[in-house]
Amino acid sequence: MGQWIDRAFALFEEQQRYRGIDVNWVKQKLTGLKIETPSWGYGDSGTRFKVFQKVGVPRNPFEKLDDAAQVHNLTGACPSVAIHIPWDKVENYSKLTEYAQSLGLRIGAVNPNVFQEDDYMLGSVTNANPEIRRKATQHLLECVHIMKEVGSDVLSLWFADGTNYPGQGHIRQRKQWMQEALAETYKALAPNMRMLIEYKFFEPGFYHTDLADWGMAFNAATKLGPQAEVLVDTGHHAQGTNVEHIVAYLLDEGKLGGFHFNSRKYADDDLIVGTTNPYELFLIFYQILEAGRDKNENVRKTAEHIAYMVDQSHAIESKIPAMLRSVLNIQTQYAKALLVNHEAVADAQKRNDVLGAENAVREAYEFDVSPLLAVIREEQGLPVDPMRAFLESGYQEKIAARGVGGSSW
Ligand code: AOS
Ligand code: ZN
Ligand code: ZN
Ligand code: ZN
Repeated sequence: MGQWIDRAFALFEEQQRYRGIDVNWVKQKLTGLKIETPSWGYGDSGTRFKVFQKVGVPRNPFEKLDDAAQVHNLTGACPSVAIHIPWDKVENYSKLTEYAQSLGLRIGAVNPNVFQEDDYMLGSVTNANPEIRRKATQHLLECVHIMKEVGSDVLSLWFADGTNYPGQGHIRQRKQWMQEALAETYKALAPNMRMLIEYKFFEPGFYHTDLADWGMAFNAATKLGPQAEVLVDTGHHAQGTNVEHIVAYLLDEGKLGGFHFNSRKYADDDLIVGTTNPYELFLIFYQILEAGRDKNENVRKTAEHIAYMVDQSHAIESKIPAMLRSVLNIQTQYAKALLVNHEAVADAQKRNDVLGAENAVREAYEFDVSPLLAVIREEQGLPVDPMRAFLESGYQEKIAARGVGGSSW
């Protein structure tokens, strides 16, 4: 194996050098890419038709961290874990933080949950009932408090608020209530904290959603101030939406805060990243890397501090291998995007060479980056094939002792 990798990598390096790509820089960027995994991705979840119970699913937040540590140990790329409150509510958050540290992990984004209690059926921060609005805002504030306890600097907000029928809610009034709740929460943030605002165009609301698209999230974030930014969940757009365009636009405005990566074919499918349309993911990374070269420092900084997170749920697949597959697929597309020769693209653009420009981008996508990935894994002392290493590790058999019945929430 070692020999095969060395020969393939030598050829790859030569090819890239010829194209004007600095492979050492590519390696550096690639090892620097960190991807946060979600605690809820390790538990049972499903569709509205059925939640299949799997053997060995974590029974508490500590066991979710155990599983997340597997993904990090095998990839070296996932040092932080997003938590969802109250799904991951514990008596003592310093115990959870210390436990994460003992596994080589840290707690990442804190995700308030204002969509699962009966009170929130007709909205949380946009509910017509002021008591429910207050309760929801209090929960957001409680989550800012939890951030301080777990050492998190990202508050990740997604609201299920919306309506099913015309006239059911006062759309403009709800918009104002949303902004009020966000503003109150924003004020509670410490200077090092960011608030990421996620949007989604439908579901569970089927008529209107209070934060339906990137423009609404952007407007809300802009009114709040520099610590508020937009979170792009790749599954939260209408069919055919040009997601990389949204990414480029938000980067240019200094308002792209983070991602929830997942794959979708039809709606918010929450499937393994890169299984449908991996080219889209490549093009997203292309936009980010391009912004990383901008002459405007603010744009460069925005591209640097993006929070890359996975948001997926596993109805039929094994959770840890599914998470691994997502991380590996993200690395693959990022690696390909690192091979874009931006000068060649810019040159073709200047000449109005449509096909030349398209070619300069696509060409990078068509390289086989597996020798590159194998080499950086070897250099970090990681398994060259993390998926296989996991399946052979015996961990899955070991956690079978947990039995069934663990769930995301
Ligand atoms: C929901 O569709 C969103 O993607 C949220 O990020 C949500 O909080 C997460 O999927 C957990 O349910
Ligand atoms: Zn149906
Ligand atoms: Zn999401
Ligand atoms: Zn979603």
